[in-house]
Amino acid sequence: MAGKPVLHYFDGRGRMEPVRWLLAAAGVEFEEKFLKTRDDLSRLRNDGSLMFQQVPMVEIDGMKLVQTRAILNYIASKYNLYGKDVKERALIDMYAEGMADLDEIVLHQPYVPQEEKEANLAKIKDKARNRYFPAYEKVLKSHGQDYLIGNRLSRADVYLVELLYHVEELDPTVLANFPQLKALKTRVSNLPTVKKFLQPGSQRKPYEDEKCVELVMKIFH
Ligand SMILES: N[C@@H](CCC(=O)N[C@@H](CS)C(=O)NCC(=O)O)C(=O)O
Repeated sequence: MAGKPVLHYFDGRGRMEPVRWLLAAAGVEFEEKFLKTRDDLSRLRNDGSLMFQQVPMVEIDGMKLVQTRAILNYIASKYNLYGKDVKERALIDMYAEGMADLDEIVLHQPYVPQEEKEANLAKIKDKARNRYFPAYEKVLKSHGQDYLIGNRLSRADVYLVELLYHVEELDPTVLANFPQLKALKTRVSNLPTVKKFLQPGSQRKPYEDEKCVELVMKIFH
């Protein structure tokens, strides 16, 4: 039997958190090797483990995968979270790319300089409330089924629910006018695998605090 996937990243959300969520939702156990210093990153770079000298990197099925979306696509394909045909897959990709665009501003919030935090937060609120969340609400409302792609969980649902939690931490009332998104969040959160991941003590990471930001600066800058 193949060993558990090994995730190489720092001990924080960043770009690895969607990978943790997806593996957890698929019920896959994984190990984590945390980068703690610049030397840890240099070691991975020097031994040729990082194709573009960057993390996230995931060791899985004899491969050292980098590029977050490629990692997510592989996990989704392997664990049947990528639709049943090419059309469903195209929709999943389209939905997930929108999520990745929103996530790009969300995941940077702890790292933007103090004087830019307010503006970045305003941008997150605006994009979540007026662009991305209404679009996913409309999809769910249009077919009235349980998940973005009909009645089958996909990587898009898992990513969206992760984002709903993350944006709610920054903007607690953001879901007030999105009943479909609230229902999706409840539904996905109640899946046994996700429920377990949402419990304290799981490998889910908290919102990055100052200590984590300092660590990231030390490793990457
Ligand atoms: N497109 C890449 C971007 C990866 C990325 O920017 N990784 C950062 C850490 S979150 C990094 O390794 N930075 C160091 C560098 O770019 O040299 C992905 O999605 O995986």
